[in-house]
Amino acid sequence: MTYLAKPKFQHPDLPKNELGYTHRDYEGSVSTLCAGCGHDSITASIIQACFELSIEPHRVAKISGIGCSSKTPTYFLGNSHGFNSVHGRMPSVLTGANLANRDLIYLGVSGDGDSASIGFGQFAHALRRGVNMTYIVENNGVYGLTKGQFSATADRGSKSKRGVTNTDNSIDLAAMALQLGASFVARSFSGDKQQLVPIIRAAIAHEGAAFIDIISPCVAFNNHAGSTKSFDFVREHNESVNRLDFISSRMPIEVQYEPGTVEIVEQHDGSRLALRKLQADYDVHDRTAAQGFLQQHAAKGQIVTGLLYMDKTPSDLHAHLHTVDVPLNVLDAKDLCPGQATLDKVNASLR
Ligand SMILES: Cc1ncc(C[n+]2csc(CCOP(=O)(O)OP(=O)(O)O)c2C)c(N)n1
Ligand code: SF4
Ligand SMILES: [Mg+2]
Repeated sequence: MTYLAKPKFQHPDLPKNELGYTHRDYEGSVSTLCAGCGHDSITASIIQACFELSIEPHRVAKISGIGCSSKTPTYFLGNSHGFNSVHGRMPSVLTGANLANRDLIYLGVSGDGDSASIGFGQFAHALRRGVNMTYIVENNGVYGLTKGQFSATADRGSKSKRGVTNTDNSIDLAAMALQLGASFVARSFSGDKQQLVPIIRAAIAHEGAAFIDIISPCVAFNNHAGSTKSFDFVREHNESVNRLDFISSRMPIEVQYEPGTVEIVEQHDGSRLALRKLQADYDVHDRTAAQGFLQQHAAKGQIVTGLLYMDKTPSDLHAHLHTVDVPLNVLDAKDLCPGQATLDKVNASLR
């Protein structure tokens, strides 16, 4: 694989974040995706979210599978840890890395083919275990990299570029994530940066399994009339349930909200989400109601976007396993060996 590095020159007046980093410090290599691909817009939103959060790039581990979507970590956070794994195996690689070093921020990047077909089991188990991560699926309804076959998220009745009708039922990954117990579930659209950036920021700040299904049109193979993942279709059928403002722990709430129009949700790290309801009957803390809402709207051909569910008191895999606060990869043999007396006791209990 060849990488095209961006020139190092930076305009001296580029805005800086709290760490003194500019936007450029969160970018990666030049993208080799098709011009106009939705995935590149998601890359831009991830860069923006990490810049705004003032994340130290070396504290991030970006892990992906195989596909155009899984190539994108090369195009952002060039100074972070990265692992481009095997098709559908991002979740298990990420789980292992997270268990070894809980101090990093984990970004899992995948595609609908990568997560809803070959990696469907891996997707399910990482979410049900509550791995502390931001799991992003760049969902275009096709296998873009291998020339546009229907993926398992393609809607029944939608048409391929050559006019073939998809006769299989589709998998709704956000609905699955709700069922599997993810403690943060959102859906957004690559073309709606205003909605997407605060969602990514909130997901990164969330201490648990955060899943974001991002509809991301493939301009080469799935952006025609008859596709339900095209730019036009998503814009026409987008039912947004809420809008988020992300407020970091250091910032006062500056925006004036009409009383009763906004719910302020505290996150574990002290940051807050200002949640503006766009649908009066939508409760972001009710998992079962969210599942019903998604199904009813999907049956009408609508795509529900926004923060779909958030557990106010999430917990993660480390809490479930009672692991120590110190990352396991820095413990030495002295800390890891329980001692002869304990080992004898364990052995005796197994006889
Ligand atoms: C084990 C294995 N099986 C099949 C492939 C071929 N393959 C590469 S990418 C891909 C699908 C990618 O689709 P998706 O995850 O939706 O990514 P997109 O390109 O659409 O972003 C497939 C089937 C592979 N690389 N490895
Ligand atoms: S084939 Fe589709 S998904 Fe892949 S880079 Fe091109 S537009 Fe994007
Ligand atoms: Mg795809």
